[in-house]
Amino acid sequence: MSASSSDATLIRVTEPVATAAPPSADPRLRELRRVAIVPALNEEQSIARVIDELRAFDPGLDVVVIDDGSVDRTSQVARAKGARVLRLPFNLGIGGAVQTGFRFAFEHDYDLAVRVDGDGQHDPAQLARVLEPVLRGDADIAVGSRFADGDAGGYRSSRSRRIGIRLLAWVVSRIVGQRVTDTTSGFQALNREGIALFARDYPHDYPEVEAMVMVFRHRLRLAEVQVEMRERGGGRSSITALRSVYYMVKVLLAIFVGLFRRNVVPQEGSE
Ligand SMILES: Nc1nc2c(ncn2[C@@H]2O[C@H](COP(=O)(O)OP(=O)(O)OP(=O)(O)O)[C@@H](O)[C@H]2O)c(=O)[nH]1
Ligand SMILES: [Mg+2]
Repeated sequence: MSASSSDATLIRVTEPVATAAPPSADPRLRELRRVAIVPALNEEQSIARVIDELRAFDPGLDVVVIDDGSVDRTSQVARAKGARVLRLPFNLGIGGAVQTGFRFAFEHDYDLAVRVDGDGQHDPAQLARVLEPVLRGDADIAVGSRFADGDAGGYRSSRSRRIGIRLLAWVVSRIVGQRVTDTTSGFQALNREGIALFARDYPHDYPEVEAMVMVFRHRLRLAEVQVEMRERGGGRSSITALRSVYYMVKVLLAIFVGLFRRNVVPQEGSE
């Protein structure tokens, strides 16, 4: 008798926890296999929080951290948090790391992927906003932009970087014939078409900017959504002031050279 009453107590206590619906998960997400791709290079200080926040946003989101030859404890910390860690044998650079994540997503049949930096700058709580155009079926790729609503977003950055960001946005907008404002944002959501494209081909040097042009060349639909981005949670930025001028010159060149490349993913009906 006493055993069964304590069983009942046990069931009463555990049941709500076991069956509780994740509060923030969009019902449209539940039918989809979804993964978060998190590139990380020496982000041991921020990676745990990023993973926690992704889970808080959506407990059904698989988290894949691509550790691109970190020399700190990024991998161990991410694994301890229950994330899947793909540890590359040596540093491939951000583009190679991100493409590894997309290949993983493609090969494991994910319907939906989000990309979030491992340094904590992208707030997973804002993923609902970034995901919306993709879940509505209006975009194959949605990009969280710091400047979609003008410069008022309050994102702090050096003057040279802001000028560079504007110039790139202007050039890319002209090329793609659609207004884009944040060509270097890695805060993104993609459907299966977007995952397939980036699994097949992803620019390596200046990935986000070139990828935007690539998306249009392959006739995928891109949408920008206003987001706020945070300061780095720790670690070091890969971009220094001197490098940003060099970056601008090279990235513009890369975009124009990219225009002469053939599309790697054949258009529907052309096969
Ligand atoms: N896997 C991999 N990740 C990288 C590499 N370089 C940077 N990252 C990660 O990619 C994300 C973006 O890199 P950041 O250095 O933060 O670049 P950023 O966000 O444009 O620059 P900041 O605004 O200064 O932080 C971070 O999560 C880094 O850990 C790399 O070579 N390989
Ligand atoms: Mg960053």
